[in-house]
Amino acid sequence: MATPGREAATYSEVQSSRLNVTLPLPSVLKAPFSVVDGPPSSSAGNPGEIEKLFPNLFGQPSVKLLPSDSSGALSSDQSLRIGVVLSGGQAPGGHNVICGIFDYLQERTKGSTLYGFRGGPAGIMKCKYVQLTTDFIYPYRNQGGFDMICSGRDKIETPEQFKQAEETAVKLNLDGLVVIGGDDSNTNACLLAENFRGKNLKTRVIGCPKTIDGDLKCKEVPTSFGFDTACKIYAEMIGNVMIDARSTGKYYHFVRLMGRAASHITLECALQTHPNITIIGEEVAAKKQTLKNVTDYITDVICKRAELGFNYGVILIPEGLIDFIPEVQQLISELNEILAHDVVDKEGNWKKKLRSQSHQLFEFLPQAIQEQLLLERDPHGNVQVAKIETEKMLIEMVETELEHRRSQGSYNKKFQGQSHFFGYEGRCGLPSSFDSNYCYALGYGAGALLHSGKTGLISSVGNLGAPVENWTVGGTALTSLMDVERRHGKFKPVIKKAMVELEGAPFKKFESVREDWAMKNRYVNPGPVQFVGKTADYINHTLMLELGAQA
Ligand code: FBP
Repeated sequence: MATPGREAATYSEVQSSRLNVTLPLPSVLKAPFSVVDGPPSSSAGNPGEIEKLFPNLFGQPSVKLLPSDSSGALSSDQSLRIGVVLSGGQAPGGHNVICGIFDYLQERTKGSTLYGFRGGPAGIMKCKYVQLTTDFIYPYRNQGGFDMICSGRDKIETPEQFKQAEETAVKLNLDGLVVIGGDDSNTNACLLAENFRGKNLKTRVIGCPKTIDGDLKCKEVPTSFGFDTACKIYAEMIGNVMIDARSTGKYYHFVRLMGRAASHITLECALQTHPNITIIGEEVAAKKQTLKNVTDYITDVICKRAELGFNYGVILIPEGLIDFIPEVQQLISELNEILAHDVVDKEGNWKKKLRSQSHQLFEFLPQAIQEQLLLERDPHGNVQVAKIETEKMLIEMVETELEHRRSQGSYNKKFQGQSHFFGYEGRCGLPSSFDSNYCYALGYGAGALLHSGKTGLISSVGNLGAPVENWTVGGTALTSLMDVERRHGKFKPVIKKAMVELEGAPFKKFESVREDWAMKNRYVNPGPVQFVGKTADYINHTLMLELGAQA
């Protein structure tokens, strides 16, 4: 069913005020530019296998846009037919990427057409699209959500699906396609680019880095869009529960934060708000901690705080935590096998297939968590961690441990846990100034890359710590971000997720202050995202610390 379009007439004052904001562009995009090739590229790992998987694209250079006199600039006479698709989870700023592409085409390639594929990659396969016009996109400028064309998690992977994509490209006579997505979607974008080139189709494919999770990044792509806004929204909410904790003096707020795998969101929110406890999945994995270790750590802090007279606090937990705990990882991989091949009967006969340690762990988990672990996997085969209530599980486990300590006389206070999950609330908020500008530049840059005939690149905007004027614009060879994983006996290309680096500047900063935050209440309430004034220009700590460390 098509989503009815938006009516700007019903917008709040803040929404309306964002509609007509003229976004700044990097100076290189405001004047004639040329697209300059860098040196030949390789891959993030296993170059031999990547070359076999991408014979037409492997080794191609990344490119930079550089100012040029008008003689070297791209011709504005060429009209283009471009498609765009939003893929995967929502992230604030997606609409601005589309606006950036649209404005590029309007300003630099007169007479061009932009098609929006509806509902994600399935829209490409089924050729479901809408022609994007000035009036159509206007109400979505600087607004959150993906509802302009909506998104989906389908993958284009089988030969039939590639065929369908080809048919759409031919039917619409597409010169180019922009895939706005995360690691899986950009891998898919590269496969499409390779396939189109292999079939001698004229359709080029450019990716754009999207995901609130912040785990699609590398040197040339310093961050994925949406991370900045989502973290700011969560940080406001965390700041509020901190004040609640301090005011009531009786609750421990266990806050689970979105981020399927990496703990970037949790770490960033901690840096913005200074909670008493923050669990970082990557650290848990590196130290090979068990669920019991994590529970004991939380319980120890609660007991020490009780001695100081604090029977309240705030604890941040990454959504992907359980996936980082080796014993749970093992259980999940055994469950994946069972779910793929067996019927999960009520009698529990399937449990006999679990190894004894996994069986014990499964039985030890609260029933709600057992059920959540058995839920259907997403189309990429991942456990749907957003549906696993780790915060509730930890509250139960901490309660049990405190009960044990009470029985031994080492703890005598009441403990009341309050559970929260901050996830979907952050994915469709009004994009921060940073995300608005960044997305617009990514889209405008993607338009430029297609105009210059490039394919198999991801739009890359850099120097993000500087004013927008000085941002750099280019395209990074998608194959240069790839490695292979062996799945079902075959090599599959993957863009490896960028996890929290325990030697990286953001984690080091957190590590240096976490003990202080645990015992002293250094809470910070950042308040709502601002669009005017000095704080509107603040960029998240993660990006600033990473850029600072690189400088
Ligand atoms: P993307 O990686 O596709 O951007 O999605 C990220 C995310 O928001 C995760 O943080 C979360 O685990 C997941 O999507 C939720 O998925 P769904 O929207 O299918 O419930």
